[in-house]
Amino acid sequence: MATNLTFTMIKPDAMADGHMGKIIAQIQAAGFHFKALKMTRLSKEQAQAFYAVHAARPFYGELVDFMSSGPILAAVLEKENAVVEFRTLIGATNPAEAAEGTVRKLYARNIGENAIHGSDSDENAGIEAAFFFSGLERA
Ligand code: FUP
Repeated sequence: MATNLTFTMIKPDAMADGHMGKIIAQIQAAGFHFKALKMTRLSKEQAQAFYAVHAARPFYGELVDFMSSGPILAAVLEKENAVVEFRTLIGATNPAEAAEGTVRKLYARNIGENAIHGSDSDENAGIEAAFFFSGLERA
């Protein structure tokens, strides 16, 4: 059954390119409510742990280097059917294939530096939210 929560990060490329405010506004305009919000920076070890599921993939090293290269904005978002709705809002992994008007189409540099993360399942949304936020911070 779908829950009403998802997890997102605005990635180092979009932060460095000055897109944070516009992306927050787009998320809010789409009807998502911010339950928790934190600007932070991942160490290499933390980026490795967050993306452990991709450890065997050829792009893992580059992904870890990129995700630990600068600040990110992490957030827990609430909306009905949040995981599916948010992945629609951000668009395909590769911005070249992302629909017009999606966050990745508008702001991503390329498939590796693709502006924003969105959880791909309710289970992972819970795991990822807990990676960044305590229970108190998500109340
Ligand atoms: P998504 O769920 O759309 O974020 O995409 P994935 O979980 O498949 O990939 C996670 C991250 O790995 C992407 F955001 C960027 C990186 N990646 C690449 O660098 N190259 C690829 O071919 C696929 C993913």
